[in-house]
Amino acid sequence: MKIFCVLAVLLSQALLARAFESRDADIAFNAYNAHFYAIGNNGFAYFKENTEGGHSHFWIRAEQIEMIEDAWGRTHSDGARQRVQQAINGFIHGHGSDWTTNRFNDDIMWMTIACARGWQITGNNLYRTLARHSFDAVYMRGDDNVLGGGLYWTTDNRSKNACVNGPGAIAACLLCRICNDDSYLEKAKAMFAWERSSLFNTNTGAIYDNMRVSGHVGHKTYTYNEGTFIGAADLLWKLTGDTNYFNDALLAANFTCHRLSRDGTLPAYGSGDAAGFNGIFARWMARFLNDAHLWPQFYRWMSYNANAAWHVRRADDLSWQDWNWQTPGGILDSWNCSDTVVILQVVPAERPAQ
Ligand code: 7K2
Repeated sequence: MKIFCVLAVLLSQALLARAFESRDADIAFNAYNAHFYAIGNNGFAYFKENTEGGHSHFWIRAEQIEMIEDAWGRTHSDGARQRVQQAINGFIHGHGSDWTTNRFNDDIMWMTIACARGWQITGNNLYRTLARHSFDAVYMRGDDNVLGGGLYWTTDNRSKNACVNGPGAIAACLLCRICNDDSYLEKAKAMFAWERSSLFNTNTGAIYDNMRVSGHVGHKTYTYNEGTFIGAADLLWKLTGDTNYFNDALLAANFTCHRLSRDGTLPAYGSGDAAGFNGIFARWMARFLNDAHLWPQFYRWMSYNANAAWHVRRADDLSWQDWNWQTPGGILDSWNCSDTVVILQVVPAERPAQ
């Protein structure tokens, strides 16, 4: 543990010479869009699946919209706001406005979050309506008292997973705010309480992946589950003032920093669905650090990861998610390149004073 920290500090000092600057966050976002963002004459945008073409699929597309929303969060630029609109409109163009044919409850929750944030950015009421309706539909079909509460991962109703309950609680907190409706706060509390009592290790801060209806727990830990738990706890803390939520978020943050990271670097997740997990973590972690004024405690580690992410970029300014190794040449998946863009948007280039 001590050795890890010493190594992380030495490495971070080695990288400090090329610490990222805020213009690098623009460069990364622009390069990503140049390679992957596609917009038709109709104004509907989508993301290519990889550098060759294709379309990214449902939940990854939702998370790529959140990446644009992160860029807006940093810049408040008209360009990012316009892209949020184009990308959500493109999603609706592709998937319609009733997503319940998708049996993955988590997929719909990710897009619910993207729409709720999209409303905050654009004021387009359609996005708020979609967020509300899709949340309601998933909550209706996915929540019951089996295992004491919580949402099922899919309509098969076989397990209740962190990847739907964390995002579900975040979505409900956002809906409580943007619809001014406290019934969503109660739902958020319930999903969070289930996740905390079923999947959270209150000694270490680990979030386990899922619990099957048999009660068997899948003990894998992933950064995105830590991230959405932190995000939900942060939002609940802000909405209720209950500092237990703050303590939970801090424990999960420390677990991710000290146990889940390898020599300080967030774990690499290869290709496929997991490739964007670290971007999701960085997004909600950064929001917590902003709200809790905890940047002084975590800035060295978070900026170390942002520097590492930017350091391994290629000549075309694309960077993959394995931040210990140079991004390879050849075909790259868009999802695999999103973590670097996100972490550069959400970690400030200058260490915040508090
Ligand atoms: O098993 C779930 C989850 O609990 C676990 O953390 C991850 C690990 O895998 C799935 S979540 C990924 C799914 C997202 N929704 C769409 C599906 O196609 C995809 O499997 O990676």
